[in-house]
Amino acid sequence: MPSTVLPGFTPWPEAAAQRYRELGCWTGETFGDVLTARAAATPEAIAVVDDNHRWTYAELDRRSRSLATGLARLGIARRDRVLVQLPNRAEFVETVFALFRLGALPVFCLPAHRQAELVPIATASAATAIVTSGVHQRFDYAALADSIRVQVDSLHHILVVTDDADAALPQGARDIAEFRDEPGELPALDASDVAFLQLSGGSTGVPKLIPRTHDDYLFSVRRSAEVCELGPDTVYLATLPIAHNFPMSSPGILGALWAGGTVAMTPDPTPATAFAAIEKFGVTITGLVPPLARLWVERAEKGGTPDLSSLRVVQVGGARCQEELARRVGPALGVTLQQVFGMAEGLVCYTRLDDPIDVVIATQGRPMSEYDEVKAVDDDGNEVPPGTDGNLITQGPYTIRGYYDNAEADARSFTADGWYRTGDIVRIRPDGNLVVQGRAGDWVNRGGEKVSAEELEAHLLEHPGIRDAIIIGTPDPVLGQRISAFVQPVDPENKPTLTTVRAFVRGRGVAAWKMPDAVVVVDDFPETGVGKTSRKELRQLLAERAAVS
Ligand code: OOB
Repeated sequence: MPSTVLPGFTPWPEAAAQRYRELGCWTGETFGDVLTARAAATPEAIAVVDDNHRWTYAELDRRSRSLATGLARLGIARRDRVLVQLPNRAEFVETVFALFRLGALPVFCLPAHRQAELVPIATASAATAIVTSGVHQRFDYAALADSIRVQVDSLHHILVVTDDADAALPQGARDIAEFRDEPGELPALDASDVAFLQLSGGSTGVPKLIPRTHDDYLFSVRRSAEVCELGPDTVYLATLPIAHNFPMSSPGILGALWAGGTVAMTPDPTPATAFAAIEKFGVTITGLVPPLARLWVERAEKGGTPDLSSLRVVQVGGARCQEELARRVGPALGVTLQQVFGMAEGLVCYTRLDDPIDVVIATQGRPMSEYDEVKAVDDDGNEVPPGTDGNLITQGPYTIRGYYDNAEADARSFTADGWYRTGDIVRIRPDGNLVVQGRAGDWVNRGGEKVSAEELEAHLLEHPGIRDAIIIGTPDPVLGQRISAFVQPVDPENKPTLTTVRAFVRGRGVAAWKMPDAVVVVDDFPETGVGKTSRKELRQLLAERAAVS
């Protein structure tokens, strides 16, 4: 079995790895092994459904082997990185398991990503291929992939998942259907190997890619499935983009498959689409970000919805769920609410399904595993007294010890002894449940979508009419935070407007969710009174002002 470590990957120290094996957290199974086992146990059970597909476990197993064989013929090999930019559809699962079986690493991109995100991701991962869709929701993803290929030397292959076999594809792009070969021999893999790369939020430099191993991720999937009480009767609805860690594994599609249940998918999460899917597929559990939960609750409170009675659990996570909203979820949708506080780097906290209502309403839950270690510390790294606010740091059997090939980010984000600095300010209650108070870092959490202030400022500074720009998150009743851009114009007679700024940022090929919600033109930025004012201090000062005004 191959045992060398992927270059750029920081493994757990040997003593910790040994402990996690002895404790039974890491079992040595790979994702391919899990699918093989499920297909053997319940070949006829439905693994994946969407509007156009209904695949049993046997079929998903066969399809992933077949595609893996075809991709190997194309030259995709163990440890190659492959960007996957697909909407929620059955082929996502087929593709990802095919790559898992090859030992190739999917790099999970979001459908909303555009050139400004994909070029740095493809470059940093040295991806050799991209799997994408044709035209989806009126956007031509194959053309986007082609524009990335010409900018990234390593990127050779564009594979397109399309319903239209006659669709015109960019030159050099291939219909993925050409690679569904007769299943052949597949490589032996090591569960301690990296299985895929997840993305952390934006940054102006090298993107932060998160290496997750079969061992560590499967542990989090298994524990999540247990905590969320999944079983063969589970029907998990993926409405959030499945490339994201929350619908992927908390417990998400992988949790549902681990439990032998069914994954159902919708291309969009609106109540109109999702409620119909809940009735049609008999959905039992789903996960939402707070603004979506609000939309669903408001729609359900009006009455006259499709039959939602199969739904038992609605999870809300990704951003802070306000207590007022948390109270309404259960009654409106006839479900148990579960709050989920997690991060692609590892740690995931859940309220438990039998927790008292005050815990479910007022906290973001506690770590899923007793082997997770969490501490709230002050700025010097000393633990704060229980019940007071501190910076959350964590380590454990599924929290990474370093980003992929990014020593600079590692130096900032990990302590010398391997704790991950989450950047979140939390209060750890005496009962062990966490209350997330906000972020220490310079991030806007726009209803679960994370936007790096630094990244967006760098785009704005390229605007010919903007002299300087500061991005902050200002309170928003629906999104939690909205993106406010404070800008100094070059010419006070010719001020940038929200419309022109948005058009400019969009023109730079930036994902739509990062567009500013407000532009405030100012002559000067405030002074902190200590001479030179850092951007960090400015953001803080502006945020404090926004909070009181
Ligand atoms: C999830 O993962 P990411 O990597 O997109 O974002 C992580 C960050 C956390 O550090 C925190 O700042 C924020 O998102 N966050 C929450 C939250 N859940 C995540 N802030 C307040 N309340 C919550 N419930 O967002 C993610 C990954 C796995 C499961 C769930 C969410």
